[in-house]
Amino acid sequence: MFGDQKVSFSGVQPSGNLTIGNYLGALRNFSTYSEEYKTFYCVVDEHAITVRQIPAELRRRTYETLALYMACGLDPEKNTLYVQSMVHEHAELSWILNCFTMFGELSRMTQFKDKSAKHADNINAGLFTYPVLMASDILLYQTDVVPVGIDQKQHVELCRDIAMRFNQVYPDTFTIPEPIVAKQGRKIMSLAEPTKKMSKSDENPNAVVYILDDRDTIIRKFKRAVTDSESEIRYDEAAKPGVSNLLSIYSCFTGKTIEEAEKEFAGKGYGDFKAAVGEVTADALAPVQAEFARRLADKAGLEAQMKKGAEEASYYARRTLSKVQKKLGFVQLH
Ligand code: ATP
Ligand code: LTN
Repeated sequence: MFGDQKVSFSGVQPSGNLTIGNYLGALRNFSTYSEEYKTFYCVVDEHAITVRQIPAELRRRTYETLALYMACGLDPEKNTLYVQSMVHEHAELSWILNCFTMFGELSRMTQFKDKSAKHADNINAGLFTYPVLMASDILLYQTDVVPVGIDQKQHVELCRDIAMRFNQVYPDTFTIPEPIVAKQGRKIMSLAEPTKKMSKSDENPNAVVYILDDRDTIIRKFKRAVTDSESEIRYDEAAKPGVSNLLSIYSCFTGKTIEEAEKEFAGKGYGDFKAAVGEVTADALAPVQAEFARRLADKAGLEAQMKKGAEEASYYARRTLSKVQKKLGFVQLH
């Protein structure tokens, strides 16, 4: 809470082309809070460097991610949209919170275990302390709700533990945030291996539908999606992960329930079903893509937004950081 207004905060890394997983699990839910909450949505470039990035690509994707935020319906007049590295309080609070986070807690994080297995040649300390930077992002804004996909729930829970630990020593410092995980779309699976999360860093481009894929590519990818050797279109995550994932995607993009979708496709073949999922996905993404192209073409507009967003965010971030520094006993000069 800031004053009497509730706060929503979330972030997306500019570490690759964003997928329909990012869209359904996170981005499209951000605007739910725009009207009633104070909302901060951040392009978390400092998180992205925990794995090696090519500088020119990181820069380009930072612009693109901001343009996508706007294309997904986040009006910059109603939401604070900004880039993490432009607000230095994130990194500063992160150091402080490192001193309130246990080695054992960080060792248990699933994403650390996965990413260190994947990048065995670069298990750097940043990859390990990444959830502390994420906790700083959230706590700086006295956040009440954090809309994320299910894979990030564990990090938000750790953030709560860090905040409660800090508050126990220094009462009334941080608001304790709540992760908000959408019912549908919380975990969109790979089209090639439907027991694995769809991930923007997947090496197989056919496993992933990107938000910016053109219509033909989207339809082709869905046609190739792995299903099973039966022919029944029925939701059963354990026995039929591929079909269940496609039903979820269909339901997310049409607003129909899973049961309604199952009824609609009763007696139909997988071919028709996959084509229909491709069509509704392409239809839903078309306006996002058009608005994205318009926003991205206006580089000066995006830079003006980066500046305005960073100024807005800094005001709140400074307030929390000063409060924390004062409580810790750091000397304050006036
Ligand atoms: P990477 O592949 O680099 O690990 P990512 O695709 O997981 O990246 P992030 O930037 O880490 O993307 O995630 C941004 C947001 O999107 C987070 O809230 C995350 O939970 C959500 N998200 C990512 N992938 C999915 C998915 N497959 N289904 C639902 N939500 C997802
Ligand atoms: N760790 C998240 C991205 C992220 C984030 C945040 C999400 C960084 N800071 C704060 C919510 C709130 C990820 O990898 N998806």
